[in-house]
Amino acid sequence: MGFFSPGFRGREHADDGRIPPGQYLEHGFPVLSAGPTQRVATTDWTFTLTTETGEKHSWTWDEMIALGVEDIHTDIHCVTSWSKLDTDWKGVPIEKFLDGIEYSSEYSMAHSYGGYTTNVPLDDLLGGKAWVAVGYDGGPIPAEHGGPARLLVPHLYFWKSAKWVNGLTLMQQDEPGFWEQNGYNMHGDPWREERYWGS
Ligand SMILES: Nc1nc2c(c(=O)[nH]1)N[C@H]1C(S)=C(S)[C@@H](COP(=O)(O)O)O[C@H]1N2
Ligand SMILES: [Mo]
Repeated sequence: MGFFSPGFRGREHADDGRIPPGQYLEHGFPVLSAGPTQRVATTDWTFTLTTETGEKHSWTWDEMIALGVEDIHTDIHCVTSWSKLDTDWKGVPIEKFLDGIEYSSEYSMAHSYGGYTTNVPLDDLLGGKAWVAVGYDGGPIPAEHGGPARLLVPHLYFWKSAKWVNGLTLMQQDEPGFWEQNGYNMHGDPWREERYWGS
């Protein structure tokens, strides 16, 4: 332990190594949107998976919920340097949408109402690592935080968690989404500080 006890740096840093390098602990929940807040009723909402051959599979809200909703307890990390610990979500795991679907891609592009896009390798979406989140903190997701549904990929910087998500397109080659075309990293692992191009 030595001279500098864990308490020395104060309570704000007593995070058991859960804050990635270059991040600070945020207690609020900042809203970061590149455009206007989308307001989509669950009755109008659909989610479409498009495979690399152009084949489309769509789910209404109720059909998606019927795939199975899980509870998620996780930390989130924004590239603008805030991290928020112990957030609670409900969501449908991404692998549920791919169940029984034939595909050969390793990459994907998430699409949102309003036009936002972000690319995520499929490996980062499958195996219990990502969800279409449909609830936050015991209630629906507020519209400004991406409700009724947003992508939740908490092990990557939060710009990968597309708000108002309405589809996923499988791609055989990686392509940049909105922020990635503007200098953000193609992958975005906060523990490796993959913030920008070349990092
Ligand atoms: N559709 C959409 N999704 C988005 C964004 C956006 O501008 N539009 N911003 C991203 C960024 S940069 C971050 S940090 C998080 C912010 O989510 P929050 O507003 O719920 O904190 O959403 C991500 N998803
Ligand atoms: Mo962000």
